[in-house]
Amino acid sequence: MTRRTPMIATLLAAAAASVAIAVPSQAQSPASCRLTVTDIDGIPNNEVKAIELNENVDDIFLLIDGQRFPASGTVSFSTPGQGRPASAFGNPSRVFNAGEEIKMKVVESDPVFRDNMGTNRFPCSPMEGRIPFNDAGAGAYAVEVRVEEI
Ligand SMILES: [Ca+2]
Ligand SMILES: [Ca+2]
Repeated sequence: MTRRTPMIATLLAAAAASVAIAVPSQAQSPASCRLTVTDIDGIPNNEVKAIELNENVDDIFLLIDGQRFPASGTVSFSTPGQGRPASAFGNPSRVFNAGEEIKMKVVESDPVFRDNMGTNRFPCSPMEGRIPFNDAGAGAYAVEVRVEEI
């Protein structure tokens, strides 16, 4: 018994030392991340919300690093304050490399041209929130966004 106790203590000390070495090396390697349009505020089905319309009826799609959501077509908004679920946009989700900048736009589609409701850029690091897109003179939207490390 008097011999085993020092042995266990030595093993525990060795285990603790190896953990202490492993943690800083993991922290130094930057992680990839995933951006998802998903419920942040606990209120379902309002993940894309019209704050102010661009026209009488807005036909909206999202661009995440140039990729369109929904992949085809648009989602219509006809009342200020109206919310639509992420699923209406094809549950937007994309993976980015560590250090990559994430660029996201809300676009109102017209027959002849597009109106950009706003552009936001995020670092590839954890955050979440209801992000405003209101660069345009007319029209403002908010999108619930989460960025998580993967
Ligand atoms: Ca929500
Ligand atoms: Ca328009």
